[in-house]
Parts: sequence; C-alpha cells; structure tokens
Amino acid sequence: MPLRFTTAGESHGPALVSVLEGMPAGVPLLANDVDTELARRQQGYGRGRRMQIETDRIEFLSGVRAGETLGSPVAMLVRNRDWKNWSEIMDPAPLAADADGLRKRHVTRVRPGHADLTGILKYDRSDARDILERASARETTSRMAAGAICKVMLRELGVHIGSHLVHLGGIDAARPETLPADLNAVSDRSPLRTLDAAAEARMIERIDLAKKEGNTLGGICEVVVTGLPVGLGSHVSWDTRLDGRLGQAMLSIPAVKGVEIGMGFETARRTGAEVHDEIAAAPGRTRTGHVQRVTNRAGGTEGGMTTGEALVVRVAMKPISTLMRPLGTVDVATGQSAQAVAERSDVTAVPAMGVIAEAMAAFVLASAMLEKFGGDSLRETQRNLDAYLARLDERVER
Ligand code: EPS
Repeated sequence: MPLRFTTAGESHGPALVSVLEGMPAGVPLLANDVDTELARRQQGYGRGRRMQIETDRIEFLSGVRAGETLGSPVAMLVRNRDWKNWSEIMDPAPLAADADGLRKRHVTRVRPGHADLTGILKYDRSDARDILERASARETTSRMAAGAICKVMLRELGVHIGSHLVHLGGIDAARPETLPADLNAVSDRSPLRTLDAAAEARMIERIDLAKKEGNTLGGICEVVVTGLPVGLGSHVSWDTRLDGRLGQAMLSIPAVKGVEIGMGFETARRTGAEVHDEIAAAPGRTRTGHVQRVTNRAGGTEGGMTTGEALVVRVAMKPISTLMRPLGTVDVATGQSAQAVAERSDVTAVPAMGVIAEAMAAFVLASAMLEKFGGDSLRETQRNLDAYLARLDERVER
C-alpha cells in the first residue's frame, strides 16, 4: 500500500485533522514523538500572538496501540485553542441574524499575494474568510503530525533529518564547512534556527524593524538528510524521480517559491568540472555503495535517485502576505480601491518553514523507502533494507 496522508481543518475551526495511511505496523510511537515536532514548528522569532495562544498537542484517534503503529490508518487530531474566540464566526450552521449575509470578521479587502482573491473567484464566495481559513499555514500542523511519524520510521531505519535557516530578509548566515552531527540539537537552540550567531543578531534587528514598519520578511532554510541508502527514487519515469517529488512536496508548503537541491541554480552558472562530484572508492561505506563523492554538490541525488550522500534541499519562502501596513487592493464587495485587510499575523515564519520542510522531506523519503523495501511491519521493511545493504557489500567483496 502506498504511503499517503491527507489533512483537514481551518485555522480558526475547532481542530486540525491528519490521516496517515500505509505506515507499517510495529513503528514505536508515543504522542510525545509527535508533540515534540509540533512544538518545534511553533518556535521562531517573528511569530505573532497566535503562537502564544496555541500549544499544539496530538490526540491519536486510531492506528496506534500500546506504543506502536498497527498498520491501519493513523488518524490524529490537534485542537485549536483559539477556537473558543471564533466559534460564532466559524459556526457551520447558517446565521439567520446576518442581515447582509456576511459574518462578523468577513474579509472583502483581499490581500495581494494571498489566496483570498483567486480563491473567492474560483469557489464563487463573497467572504474571503471561506478561503483564507484553509489557505492559512496553520494547516502545516497536520503535516507535521504525519511527518513526525515518517521521521520515527526513518530513524528506526538509520535515516536522520535536520534543518537550519541560511537566509532571512536579505541577510545570509554563514554555512559551516562541516555541519554538526546532530543538526537540530544545535539549530533548535537558536531563536531563528540558524548556526551563525552574528547573522542571527542582525536578522533579529531586521525582524524588529520590519515589525515597526508593518512589513514582513522571507528567507531560506536548508534541510539535510543523512543515512539514506543509495537508490531511492528512480530514473525510469518522470514521476519516480526523487528530485521532482521533493520539489513538489516543498513547493506545496504555503509561501514557498523556490527549491534547490545541492548546488541548485548555481550549477547553471558553472562548468561541468565545477559542478559534478568526482567519485572515489570508499570501502566500508555500505549505504553509498562503497564509494564517496569527493564533494557533494549534487546534494545527494543523481539521475533522480539518492546517492547515499547527504541529501541537501534548500527551500525559499516569500514574505507573508498579511502586512500590518497594508498594500493597495480592491474591495470585492464594492469594486472600489481600498487598503487590504490587516489581520493578526506573523512578521516572519521562516524558522517554522524549515521544520515543516523536514516533515515534507520525511514523508517523501519514507514513501520512497517503502516503495523500495516494502513491508507490512517495520521488521519486514528492516529485513528487506538489510538484504539490499548486504548485496551492496557483496558487490565489493567479489
Ligand atoms: C496565519 C496567520 C496567523 C499565524 C498562522 C498562519 O494566525 P492568526 O490568523 O490566527 O493570527 O499565526 O499560523 C498558525 C496559526 C500556525 O499554527 O502556524 C495565516 O494567515 O496563514
């Protein structure tokens, strides 16, 4: 069964829902494994007041028993604590008292850059709240829940995922030559999840300034995955190439506008000799097939397959489209020009985006692992992985 997940929930509705199907039985899983990931997404300097209201906690509704997955769909619920302030606005029942058919807090001064305008035209709505509640990046909480389980499965198979912020609002963070072995243990200690303390101080000043100006900021995070075996994904068809699948997953994160793997866009500006990674023998490195890329400019994929080197994916997020000093727009109720609505929001959510990108990478990689190794139980998946690794060893022993 292919691994898949679906999410449901509005930002100010009663709860967010996530259903993950196809996870093998026997993956050790505690609510805390998910809660820890949910909490990581809630961090980050530059978030607004909403994050002080919410303390995201998972409730398993199915698929987990006695600390292990059962192989059945894992249904999960995260309640919105802010719901109590929005229950009337978000009430599914018709509001008879609404004289003009519009609810309190309705939105007609649509925000440039947001889903507001295109959404109401496409779905034929008069209140952009019908669109923005689902377009809100609050939905990524549900993705984190599914991704957290994928991460546990990958960890059991020797694969580890971390991330750090490398750019914010025009300021680059220096990327150390060698990343810390436990990347998140270091990046999670930083309020911006960056490894460069000097850049961090300047980024914080930049965020404070943007806040004063009623403006917002974007940035770039880098996801790094270690321990992958060579050969996940495939060169054979367009939709089996792992790069393409990672790209789709990353670009589906709200406000994400660009994805690079390894050297990414820079490869276009360089010669072949400056781009391709030379290969050297490296006996004992089973997961790469007993070789080593002398450099890892490819970022861990060749021909749409993992090489076994670290997978390096950079993800670029545009500035959030809710500005406290709003941009010009059209009020769709009157057709007149207006200032866009200024809803409570964040100055930046780039640190959170990096954590979400980890979750999306976890889902894509767990899917690719299960495609290659199968297994209705984790033990079976592990056995099949071990047999593949043994074959990689055998090839060099000949
Ligand atoms: C968001 C606006 C803000 C963010 C929210 C995403 O929420 P609110 O409208 O309630 O102030 O805090 O992010 C989250 C709630 C979250 O959990 O990340 C938006 O419009 O996208």
